[in-house]
Amino acid sequence: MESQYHHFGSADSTTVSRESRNTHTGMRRILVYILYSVLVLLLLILLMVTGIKFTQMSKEINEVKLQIETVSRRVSTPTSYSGAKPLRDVFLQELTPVRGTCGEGWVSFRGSCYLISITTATWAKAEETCKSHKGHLLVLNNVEELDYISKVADVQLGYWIGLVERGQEGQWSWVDGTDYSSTPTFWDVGQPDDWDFRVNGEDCGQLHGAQRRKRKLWNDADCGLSYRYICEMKA
Ligand SMILES: [Ca+2]
Ligand SMILES: [Ca+2]
Ligand SMILES: [Ca+2]
Repeated sequence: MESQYHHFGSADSTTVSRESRNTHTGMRRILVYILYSVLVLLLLILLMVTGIKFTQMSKEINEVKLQIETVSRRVSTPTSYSGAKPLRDVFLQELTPVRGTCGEGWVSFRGSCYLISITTATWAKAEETCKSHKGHLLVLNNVEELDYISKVADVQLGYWIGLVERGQEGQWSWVDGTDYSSTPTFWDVGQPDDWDFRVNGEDCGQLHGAQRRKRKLWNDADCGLSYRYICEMKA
């Protein structure tokens, strides 16, 4: 009998311990589920916060871009520019260029030949192309030359010229070695502004495009951008 009691007693305790083990495992599983859920929830919150922050940041970036554009537009508009004395617009007649003694595709003016490109290139590529034709990018020696180019080039387009800032900021030079201080300058109002200085800056000279035919004024632009260009060589 004693052994029977003992037997029953032992069976009971086994069941109890199995049950308690089951309960324990169940609890652990629930805990793991809860932990997983919390983790997933945290991840979702993190994603949402990142998304919101990203949207806010790109909105702010766009706003800053817009402000910079507005300021730069204001600076390049002669009427609202309060710095340097605004240059008067000089309106010109269109001129049909003549080839003269210049090569195919080139036009002649006062002892020089000019190639007005119809394709675009970066400033360095444009200069390389001009050099391959035994010339160089346009060097504007006087206002007559600038007016001639303004009369024969496309009114609305910008063109690279042989003006470059090679050393320090503000030290402009002509590609053929002509002394920059010996030639008249025709910077557009507010230029050179080295706009977007945080990225590449603007270290190459170009002629600005306009809505109406007038004397083309100068602008400094990012040398890595592609524009049409004008080559010059001795006739
Ligand atoms: Ca020249
Ligand atoms: Ca510059
Ligand atoms: Ca500029």
